[in-house]
Amino acid sequence: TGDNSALVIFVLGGPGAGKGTQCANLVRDYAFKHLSAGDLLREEQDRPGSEFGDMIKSYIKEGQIVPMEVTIQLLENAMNAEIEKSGNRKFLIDGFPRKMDQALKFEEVVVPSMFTLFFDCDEKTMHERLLDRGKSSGRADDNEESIKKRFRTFVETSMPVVEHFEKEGKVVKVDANKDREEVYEKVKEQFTKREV
Ligand code: UP5
Ligand code: MG
Repeated sequence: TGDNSALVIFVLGGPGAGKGTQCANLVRDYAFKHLSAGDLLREEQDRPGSEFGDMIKSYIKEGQIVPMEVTIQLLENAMNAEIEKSGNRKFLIDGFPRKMDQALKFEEVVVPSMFTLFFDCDEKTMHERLLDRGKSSGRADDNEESIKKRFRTFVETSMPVVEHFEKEGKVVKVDANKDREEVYEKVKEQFTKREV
């Protein structure tokens, strides 16, 4: 990209916190392109001829973070495609960065984020949501064993990223335990306050 005029908001939160759900609301009401790193990785995994397919599959099942080169490349490609297609340069980057190296690299080579929207959610709530979604999602990681691993990775590897941005005063925290509408009301309040 190398394009500093892009506006990026990172959307973070534990597995099942509601990142995807709230991003869909934001896309409806604001002119953002929603890019979920997890969705991009799953697409790449299923793309015929991908050299990364098997690797991505095993990382996701184990709740591990795919090496950042792959994810950053997928995000950059998707951002460039959107800019070329529509000229839109406003992005919600969902589920990324979830490891410090990714955070530093992305902000260095792509663009610094405006802020991070962080969905703060109790593990018990997230656990229930994921098991419930697992009944129909078809996601290889919506099962008891993978969920446990995803939670551990979130606490050990991804929370430090949130804390890093918090030190920079760039985190907007929203309580994600409430119902969908209530959570979204809080999100909108924050966006208004920050003049997004
Ligand atoms: N739901 C949502 N909000 C609700 C509410 N307020 N009340 C009641 N129910 C609510 O929501 C989850 C479920 O809860 C849904 O059924 C929803 O209807 C309901 P969703 O919006 O999907 O939550 P989200 O936070 O998006 O959960 P998701 O499972 O997508 O989060 P993860 O962060 O675990 O998944 P992601 O796709 O981002 O990553 C998957 C894997 O990819 C990672 O574990 C990792 O292995 C890999 N990955 C990388 O390696 N690198 C990356 O940079 C990104 C991902
Ligand atoms: Mg998601």
